[in-house]
Amino acid sequence: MAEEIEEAKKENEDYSGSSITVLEGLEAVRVRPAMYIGSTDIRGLHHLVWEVVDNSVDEALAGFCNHIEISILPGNGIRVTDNGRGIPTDIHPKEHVGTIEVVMTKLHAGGKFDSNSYKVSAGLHGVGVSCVNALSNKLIVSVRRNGRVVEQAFSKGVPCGPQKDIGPSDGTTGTSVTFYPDDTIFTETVYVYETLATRFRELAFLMSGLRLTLTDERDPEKIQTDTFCFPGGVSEFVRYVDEHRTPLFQEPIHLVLPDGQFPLEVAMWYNDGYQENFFSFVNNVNTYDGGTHVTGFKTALTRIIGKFAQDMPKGKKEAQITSDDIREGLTAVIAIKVSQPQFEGQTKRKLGNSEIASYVNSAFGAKLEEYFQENPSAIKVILDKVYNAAVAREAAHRARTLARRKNVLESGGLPGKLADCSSRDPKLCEVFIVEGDSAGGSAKMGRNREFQAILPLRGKILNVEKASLHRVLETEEIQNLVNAIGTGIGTEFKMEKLRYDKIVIMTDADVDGSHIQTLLLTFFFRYMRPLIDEGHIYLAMPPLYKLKVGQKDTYLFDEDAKDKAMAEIADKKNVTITRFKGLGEMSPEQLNETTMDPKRRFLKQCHVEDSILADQIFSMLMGEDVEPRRKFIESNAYRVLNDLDI
Ligand code: 0RA
Repeated sequence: MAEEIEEAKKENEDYSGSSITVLEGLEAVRVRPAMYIGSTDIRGLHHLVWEVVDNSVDEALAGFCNHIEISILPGNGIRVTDNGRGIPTDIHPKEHVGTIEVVMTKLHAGGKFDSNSYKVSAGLHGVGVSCVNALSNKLIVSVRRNGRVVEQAFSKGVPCGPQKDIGPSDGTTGTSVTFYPDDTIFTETVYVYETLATRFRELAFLMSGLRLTLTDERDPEKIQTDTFCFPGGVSEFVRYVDEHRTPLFQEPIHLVLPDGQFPLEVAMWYNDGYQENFFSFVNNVNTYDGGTHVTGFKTALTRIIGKFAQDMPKGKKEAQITSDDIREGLTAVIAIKVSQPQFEGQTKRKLGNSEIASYVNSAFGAKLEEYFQENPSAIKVILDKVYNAAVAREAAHRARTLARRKNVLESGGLPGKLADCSSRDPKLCEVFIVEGDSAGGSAKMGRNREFQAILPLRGKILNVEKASLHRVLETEEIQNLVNAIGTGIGTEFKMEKLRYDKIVIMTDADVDGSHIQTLLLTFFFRYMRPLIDEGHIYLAMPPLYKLKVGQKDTYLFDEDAKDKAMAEIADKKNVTITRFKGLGEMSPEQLNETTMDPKRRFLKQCHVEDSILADQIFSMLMGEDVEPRRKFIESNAYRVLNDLDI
């Protein structure tokens, strides 16, 4: 490490401004990048952008900036330009170098130094833009301020020289940061447009009035650009999430409490479906796993709706309502600002501050009660829905207990159709969920029975997007699935009871197969989400073609591979090509060789990159609205079902 510092100092010989302690600090970032930005994979690569944009967002929060432009440049560089005040260009009184250099080289010297400014972007990001500098081959800051343009360049965090006055500005103010991630540090260096677009859309919802423009300039022939700006804020967020659902009332309930101890904003909307859908944020960072702010929200919701329910005429209360009934068909966004957030859990995606639960419960609760008093028609529609849910739940419960009494032995055991494996160590075991009995037969013969189990499904499973939980659980196919997997579902889900490490969906490579895949993924997404989050769900990849050249068989997995292989064969006489119409057409040996044997198969692991988009896609693909679904399947089906990581 000392050697590298010496090297950096030499590179920097003609410039004496930087101090050794700064170099040591940034060198630490280069030695252990993951400690600062989480990882050096594709996530870490994007994290650099979040860091830089956070600084401009702070400037917007302080009220000085309303437009941020982000460009992906040729060579996978990023430029972030804002119209804020611009980083001060004077010499920093304590550090004796320009302020630009202090901001860019001092660890944790984030954006502003005035401690009274509300630094809310320091959520999961907030390690400071100096880390981005340390991890970039090249970084250039350009500031427009006081009628001048001032620039300074850095390499791997080391200033290439002092800041320079470039000339007069066009009269505007702002900061522009351009950086090129160090490809010796990151395992991936190609930015993904959709990942950036998703985050900036989300930010635009959370910061109403802020305009974010994303432009992909990598291919000059195909410039892609989107501008996100939502004056309606989180209210437009729930509209976006529920775009393909049917709302129970016209306008989302939008409650803003900007002045309390913890600034808070909630938007909520009920639809005629059965899912509950929460999106929660702390300091503009998505808390995917909820936390105390979500707990406070739920407590208040149950309390206030319960209060209005009590006041209903007795005759209308046909059932006992529960908090689950109250949240059926609810989509809500809750965004709070917390000056000292504590994040919990492995991925730090859950808010832990205990004082927030009681704060949200009382502040949001009071505001919601006031809203319902002023909008009696809204609470009336909601209570109708809640009582319907309660009545349906009680009826289903009665039906289930009756059925259980009839057949005590069967409930909970392993399904008869499951061909289980012999190993009892879940870590080694896999289960293949196979479409149809005939493919199930081939799979049973082709498997390694030591660690591979087969569960054939008869035709299509119930579309869980259109049915309540009670109906879902009553279908035999779903019961078989749940019993085979072992974990239970929903709030009863227990990962430690998982019976197989890998759950592999194996369907035909055709439209029906894709549909079954989507139905199963929807079920896992809604009721066994941790299985997806922790990487237990896979898609099998059966080949589409078998190419026989002389005595040699080659299996090809898509049209491109087939065309390529055919183009490469000079002598086409000795070639036969077979298209597999379905899994059932393959012999057990072929199925083993191409799709099941861990040494030779391809599996796709399913992830949820963007849960908002995934939710939208599922509600659209599986919901009532037919027209957008048809269009979507036509234009995107392959990409969504197979590539979009769900
Ligand atoms: C330090 C002080 C001030 C603004 C900034 C930094 C600042 C940093 C960044 C980074 C990206 N965009 C930015 N915009 C501003 C306050 C300046 C003043 O008081 O005029």
